[in-house]
Amino acid sequence: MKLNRRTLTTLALAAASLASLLPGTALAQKKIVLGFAQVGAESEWRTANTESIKSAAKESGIELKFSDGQQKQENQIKAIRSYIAQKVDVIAFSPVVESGWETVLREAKAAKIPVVLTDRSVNTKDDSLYVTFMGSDFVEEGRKAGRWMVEKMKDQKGEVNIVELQGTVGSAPAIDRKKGFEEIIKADPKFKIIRSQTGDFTRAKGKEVMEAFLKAEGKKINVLYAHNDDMAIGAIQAIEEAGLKPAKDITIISIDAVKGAFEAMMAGKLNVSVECSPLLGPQLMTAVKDIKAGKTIPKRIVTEEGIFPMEVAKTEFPKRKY
Ligand code: GYE
Repeated sequence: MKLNRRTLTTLALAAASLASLLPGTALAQKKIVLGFAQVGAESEWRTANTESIKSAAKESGIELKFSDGQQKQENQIKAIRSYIAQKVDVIAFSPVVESGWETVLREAKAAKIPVVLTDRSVNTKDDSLYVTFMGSDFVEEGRKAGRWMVEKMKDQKGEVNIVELQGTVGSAPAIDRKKGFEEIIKADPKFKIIRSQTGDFTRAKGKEVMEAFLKAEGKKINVLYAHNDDMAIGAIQAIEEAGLKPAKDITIISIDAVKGAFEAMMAGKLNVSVECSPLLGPQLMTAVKDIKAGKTIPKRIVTEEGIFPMEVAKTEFPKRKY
């Protein structure tokens, strides 16, 4: 039979009406709609995370509704409420801070929309409010940073004066990275955190707060522990402007292992970066599909990650994907 345009149109119409008669068949399946409420665009890590989510959605044929919360909880709550109103199939989000989510999560539950937490978690006693949390173990990242420093400073006799640039106040990575690091260093009283303040995970704030640390403590500072690479990179500028040598006069430890950190390590300005992978997109899309298919998925999916000291930066750099 020769298929002209008319026959093809008739066939397509027939298939469409058959599909509507038989819901659940491949023909009838609509695209899954995912509403994602992102934290913001505060760091190189976040940009890579957003890119990973957007490209994975495209590849998986999932329709993505995306919003940028500009590091404000109220914006994220607004976005989640609009996803509920739009009746999306699944809501995913990375909570900027840990607390204050119960009301909106209950609204999603009442609307029967499953919620996936990515990257950062919430502190709620009711874990029926979300299906799964996928992301890194931030306490372990803090421990890795601490262990690396303890080893590096093992021959230093006197006090080791540490300044700490914390992430966003109240955020899971800031709370946990501090906790893991302190847990390791408290074994030896020579380690002292002499200043600790938030730099909000940004380069600009990291630089500004490091300037203040240098003004107050000057040459006393032996180590800088930054909760992410961007703040460390900002701080490196402040250290150089103060006439000191980063990674030599002050040992610098940070977290994420983004390309910018590798560049700083190759330039001899950053000592080590603990890996935290932002490439969560593909596993998020798999989870979304599994949830829609009614499969049970684990409550916690932990990202595997390593640690990169400056000595390996050059050989590792070409392999980095973010
Ligand atoms: O380390 C930092 C970002 O939540 C793990 O957020 C993430 C953190 C990451 O802004 O760079």
